[in-house]
Amino acid sequence: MKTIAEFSIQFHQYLNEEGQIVQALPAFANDHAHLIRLYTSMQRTRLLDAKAVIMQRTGKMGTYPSSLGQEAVATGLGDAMKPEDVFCPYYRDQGAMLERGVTLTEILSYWGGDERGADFQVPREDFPVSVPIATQCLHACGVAYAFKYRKQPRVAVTSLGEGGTSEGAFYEAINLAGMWNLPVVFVINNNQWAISVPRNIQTHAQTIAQKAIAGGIEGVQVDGNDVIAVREIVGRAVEKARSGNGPTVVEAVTYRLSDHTTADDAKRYWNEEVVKTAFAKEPLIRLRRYLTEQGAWNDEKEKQLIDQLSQELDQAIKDYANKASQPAENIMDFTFKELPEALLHQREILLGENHG
Ligand SMILES: Cc1ncc(C[n+]2csc(CCOP(=O)(O)OP(=O)(O)O)c2C)c(N)n1
Repeated sequence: MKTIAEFSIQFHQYLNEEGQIVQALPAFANDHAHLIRLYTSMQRTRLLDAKAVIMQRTGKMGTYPSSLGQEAVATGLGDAMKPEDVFCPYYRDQGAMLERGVTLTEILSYWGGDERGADFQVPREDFPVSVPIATQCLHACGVAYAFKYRKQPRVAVTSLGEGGTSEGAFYEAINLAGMWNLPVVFVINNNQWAISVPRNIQTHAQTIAQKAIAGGIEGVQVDGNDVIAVREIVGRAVEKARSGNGPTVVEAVTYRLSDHTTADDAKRYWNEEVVKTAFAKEPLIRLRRYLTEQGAWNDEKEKQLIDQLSQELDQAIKDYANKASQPAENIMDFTFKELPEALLHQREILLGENHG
């Protein structure tokens, strides 16, 4: 007997939960202004999430998926992409979408039930949010295939939860990506939960990253609460893909510190002690600690930032509230080129009711 193949999964962390550097920082992270931008983006996402949940509770918003505790994943991946790349997001990616240029008002509109919020002005070629889990992985492969076919140095990035990696669409996507050496990066937000299903009964795999091996592609794990690690490792994967060296699966290990969505009550199934421990490891505290120790941050700057972001958010909420409502028939008009008979009839009833 002989060993014919061996695989290993690397774990990357730069900033530990105490805000201490555990290995030499990548070049971008020596620039405090860049780190402050990342911190600002994570705070913006956190404030948006908190406000959106309150709005849902008071009837001003539809079902909303908070990304509390996972801000470093979306912010880091959004920052690692170039404007000309294409992002195929899932429903917990508001931080990455904001980084890409989608506005707060557009995000609020989408979750408020207005499809026009998915037709964001910037970036025009990014995909709308995918609610069916893992389907976006195949869309990203299609986009990446188009880039390869047109010989464009562009990269498709998609993201999904660890639960989504149990879906067939994920395995089909990594198989295609490997087989065709596509310029695509899969970022897994491993927040330990798929609604009420914990990671340990979701899969027997030791890591999620190792699922990449089955597709013949690289899999790597990062501390998903360390925005420096996410930015650096997703950035490396994106540039590797851009230079023709193929796809990567990046597993970002984090923790979901909120309900799955506003339609869930996590207190029914999670363990308070575990959540308390996870709170101490969340991504904003450690970056703030690091920046403070570096003399680049203080309470006054924190207060100014929160004030500025709150004003920005209040304005976005006003714009969202004042937006003229969309025509009722919008719910019928964008799925079929020609409506089937039965739906045509329903559309008439809808219009009749609406105008009557
Ligand atoms: C194809 C499909 N099946 C089932 C669902 C219902 N559903 C919504 S979220 C979810 C769990 C997803 O968990 P995970 O992929 O870990 O992502 P997270 O929500 O934790 O970020 C399920 C099963 C869905 N949206 N799409």
